[in-house]
Amino acid sequence: MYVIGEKINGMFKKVNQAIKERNSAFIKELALQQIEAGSDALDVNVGPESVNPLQDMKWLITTIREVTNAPLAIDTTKPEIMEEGLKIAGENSFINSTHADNEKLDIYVPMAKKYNAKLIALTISKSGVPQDTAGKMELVTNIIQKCIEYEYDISNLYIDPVILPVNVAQQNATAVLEVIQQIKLVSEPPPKTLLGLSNVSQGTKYRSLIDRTYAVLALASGLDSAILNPLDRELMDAIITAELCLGKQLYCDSFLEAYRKK
Ligand code: THG
Repeated sequence: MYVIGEKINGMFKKVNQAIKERNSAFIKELALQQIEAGSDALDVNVGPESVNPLQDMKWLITTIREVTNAPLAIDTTKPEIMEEGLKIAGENSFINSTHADNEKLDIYVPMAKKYNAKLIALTISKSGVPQDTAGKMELVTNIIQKCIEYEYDISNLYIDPVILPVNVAQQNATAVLEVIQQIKLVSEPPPKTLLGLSNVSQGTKYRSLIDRTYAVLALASGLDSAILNPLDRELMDAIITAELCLGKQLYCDSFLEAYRKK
């Protein structure tokens, strides 16, 4: 699975503080720790409390780029911040994210093409988050149609069927698994799938247990990628072990050690 580390997010108090104080050592360390733990890419989000989100985003990306060239998922709802971020982060970045409405897709699909970026598209529209499989698939179809219209390579499209906390939206969690399975049948090549995994356990008592159990279910359903906490060792071990059992990693007795040394 393609792992995007979630930790550089102003939603976390310590990160929010580091952004305010321009504590670059803290951010660099957090970037390197996540890569070391097995992240392929890093999510970058200034958080809800940022007073100057454009400056904060530029500072975060510049700071991270001093220690790693790993792809970045630029996590903002503002198109101007997205574009400035893409300019600094370079090619192979992820646009995180667009909604499924035409007004948003008409901004972000051409932007993804222009900057050679991957595009994460949420199954959210102006009417909200459809909780059932059919409602989510309807939005998936619209997203794909827009990509075809702009001749954007569907294999660079990541559909996020929006996982919500399982304690408030239990049926959504099963619908998301169904969407992950069905997406592979909608086009050739099919889009990839992605989840913000930690959402599933927000506000619950056994976060790590719920995260790793859901990760395994989603992998078995065909999930390609997730934004998650790579510093949760049990989660990362569950993912590797699930991949092994699904035939996506080669077995050896010391598979955990071998994977960690990669
Ligand atoms: N899809 C996409 N992008 C996303 C999400 C998604 N980006 C943001 C988010 N969801 C994924 N990242 C996180 C990061 C942190 C948490 C959850 C998801 C989290 N934070 C603690 C909490 O809310 O309890 C913060 C508190 C703290 O520890 O300080 O759980 O779904 N495309």
